[in-house]
Amino acid sequence: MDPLQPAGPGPRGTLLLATSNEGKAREFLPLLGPILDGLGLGLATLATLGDGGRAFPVPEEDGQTFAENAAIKARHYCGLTGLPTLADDSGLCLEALGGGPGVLSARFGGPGLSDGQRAAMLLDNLEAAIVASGKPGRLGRGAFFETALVLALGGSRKTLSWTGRLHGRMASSPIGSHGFGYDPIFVPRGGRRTLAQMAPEAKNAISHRSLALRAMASDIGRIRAFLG
Ligand code: ITT
Repeated sequence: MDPLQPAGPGPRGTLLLATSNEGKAREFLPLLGPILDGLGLGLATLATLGDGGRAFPVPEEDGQTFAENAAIKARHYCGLTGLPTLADDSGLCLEALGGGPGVLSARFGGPGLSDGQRAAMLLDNLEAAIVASGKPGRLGRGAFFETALVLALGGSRKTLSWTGRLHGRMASSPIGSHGFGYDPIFVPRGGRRTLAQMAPEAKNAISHRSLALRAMASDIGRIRAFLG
């Protein structure tokens, strides 16, 4: 199943994966597919509904945490479509930047930048923070990726949520061509290669997104009860 193509409803309906980020959508399917099969649900994405997603107004992601923003997105698109809706809010948190850019990861550096430009600007900010600290040995390159997943259901304020975190460190320059976003500048803990140097399956074996999806998969009984 291609996550960007319509799959049709399952015997128990359709779940909407509410992301307009193709990189995320492509990572979801290998782990989300079996969960949906277990629930008897088909998959729709923002790209398969409406006019490539352009028909939908975009919510204001003004939460303070990944979980708050994922809930804003899930409730927003669930309200618009009436479908059970899964949303992902995620980002990169750098120790040297006090946890930033965090929930601002997608907007870091301002509008209109490419992923590569954003990543380069983030590395510049990191180097400046290290120099400004005057303690390069103590102010490290530690960082983590976090994903919050939220499932919302029409007619209910209640949501279900799961999180995943991948710890590592910032690379000194962008390397690699796989993945998306900040993958070329992040090296998972215990490794030497950036996420962008890893094959998609290798990233999916350890990533923050896959950890959140695994937590979701282990919660299938609660999801069934939630969906009714
Ligand atoms: P949606 O809200 O439509 O899902 P988005 O790209 O705006 O798409 P977010 O608000 O969650 O999503 O922003 C997360 C940003 O953090 C994203 O644009 C990437 O730059 C970065 N990011 C998240 N997960 C990542 C990953 O696995 N690898 C690299 N960068 C990632």
